[in-house]
Amino acid sequence: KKTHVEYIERNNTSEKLGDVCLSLRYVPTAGKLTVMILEAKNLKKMDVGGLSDPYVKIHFMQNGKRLKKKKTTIKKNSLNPYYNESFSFEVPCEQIEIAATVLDYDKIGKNDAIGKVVLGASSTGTEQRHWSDMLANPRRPIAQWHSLRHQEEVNSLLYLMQSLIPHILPLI
Ligand SMILES: [Ca+2]
Repeated sequence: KKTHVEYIERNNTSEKLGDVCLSLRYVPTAGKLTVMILEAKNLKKMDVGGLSDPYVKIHFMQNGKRLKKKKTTIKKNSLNPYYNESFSFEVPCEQIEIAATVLDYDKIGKNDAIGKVVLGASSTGTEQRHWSDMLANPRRPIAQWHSLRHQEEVNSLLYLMQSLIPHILPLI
C-alpha cells in the first residue's frame, strides 16, 4: 500500500491539466470573502470524441474540513470556458482555505475532476502569493491564474495537513 507522500512524489511529473483564473476579495470588517471564477484555459480533453464540459466546484474549508460548497454553471464542449460567476462566504476565522476543482460534466456516470487548486494560509507558491496579496489588499478583488494540479495530489496534501495539524498546533 502506497503512503500519501509516495503518491504525491509519483504524481509530481506535471501532466498539463490546464489553468484557472479566479479573483479573491476579502472584506475583514464584514468578515466576507468573495471568490469569482473568471475563466479557464487549455483544459485537458476528457470526452472521447469531444472536448470537455467544464464547471468549477468551490469548497470553503477550515483546517481541511469542508464547510460550504458552491458551483458554477456548466460550459458545454469547451476547453477555454468563461464564467464570471462569484460566490461569497462568511469567514468565521483566519484559518480558512478555498478549494477550486474543475470537473468535466458527463450526462452518464460520475463527473471526472480535471484538476484542482487550494488557496489559503498554508498554500505554497502561486497559491500562497495570491492569498497574501488578497490579505494585503482588503476590499479589492485580486485576480490570478493558477495551474491545475491532480485532485489526488491536492487531496493527499490536505489529508496530510489535517492529520498533522492536531500534532503541530501544540508545538506552535
Ligand atoms: Ca463530458
